[in-house]
Amino acid sequence: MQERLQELQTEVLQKIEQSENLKELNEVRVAYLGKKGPITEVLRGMGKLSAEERPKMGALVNEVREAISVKLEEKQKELEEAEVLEKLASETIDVTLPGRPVKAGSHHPLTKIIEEIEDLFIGMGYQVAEGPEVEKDYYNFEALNLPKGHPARDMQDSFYISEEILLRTHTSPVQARTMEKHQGKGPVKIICPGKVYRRDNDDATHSHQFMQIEGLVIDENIRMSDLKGTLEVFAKKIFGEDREIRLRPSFFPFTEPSVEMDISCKICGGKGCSVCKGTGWIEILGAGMVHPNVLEMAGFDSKKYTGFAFGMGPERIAMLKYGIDDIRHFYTNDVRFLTQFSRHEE
Ligand code: FA5
Repeated sequence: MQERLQELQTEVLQKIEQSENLKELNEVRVAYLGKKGPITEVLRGMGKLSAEERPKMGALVNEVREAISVKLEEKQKELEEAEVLEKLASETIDVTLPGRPVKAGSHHPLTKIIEEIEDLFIGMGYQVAEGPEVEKDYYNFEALNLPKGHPARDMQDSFYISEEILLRTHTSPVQARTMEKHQGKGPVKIICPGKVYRRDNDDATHSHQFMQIEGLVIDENIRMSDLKGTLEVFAKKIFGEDREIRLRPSFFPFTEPSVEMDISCKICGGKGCSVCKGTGWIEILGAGMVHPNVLEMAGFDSKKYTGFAFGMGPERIAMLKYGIDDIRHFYTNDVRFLTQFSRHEE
């Protein structure tokens, strides 16, 4: 029995030493120290021994078990450390690998043109004002010399929410609101960019929802020549010195006299195409001298104060500047179109 025990000890210690990983080591533990293992079997056989031999044998069995446990523990530590080292080695980060490129978004062409126009007017001393898109009929029409039932309301087909509330058809109500806030005291010098809505059929140059930028200047001695000079500076800065502009007499109920400004078509060079509807010109803004009724309604003394106002469509301006042939490109968000205006080109 003693021999068998010593044989077993040598065998187990060897197996422990040969274990290559924690799983194998555990298998050795279960196989030799478990209930069905050979050491337990030896213990069971002790009943057959004499009373003298039994304690000696018991001590020997304990010695063998102790030696095996110590070896098992040592080996377990060794294997655990090896596993940690292996894991660390396999998880090493190669900091020299090139990074994956991050896809950068681009500025929407409309945002670009609006910011460019804003910067230009801010440079000329204007402030940027904003107003609600869901507007009162009063500010959208009445305060602008367009009382209920006025035939000129038909110029702007509107989306009404109730009798008194509509989606604003132009940015001019921001003029009316700003003038009211000034309580009859000039000067006023603002531009108002924002979304507007009309029941227009969508085509190459019309959209039912589009942007406008309104401009308003009120002070003493503001004249038509100030308006003309301002629009000329604007056109040359945005489109370049070589583009032609023309002012045509027009009608807006809130300005008198009124004009419309056209710019030569970049797509066809003035020969006529589908974008300019064969005329060689594209209308980009309406303007005029603020009607005395509008000044008075907002609390300004029209004998002391005069002013000019203009309202332009930035989509049409971006179309002309970048040679875009359909206004719908701005709203369909095709990335092939949008990425052409990416930051790298700025
Ligand atoms: C107006 O909306 C006036 N409030 C502008 C104004 C302001 C005149 C201050 C005088 C003083 P009009 O309806 O023409 O005017 O529109 C102004 C500009 O908006 C047009 O020149 C055009 O560039 C743009 N626009 C008009 N309708 C559409 C549309 N359906 N889609 C895209 N752009 C449009």
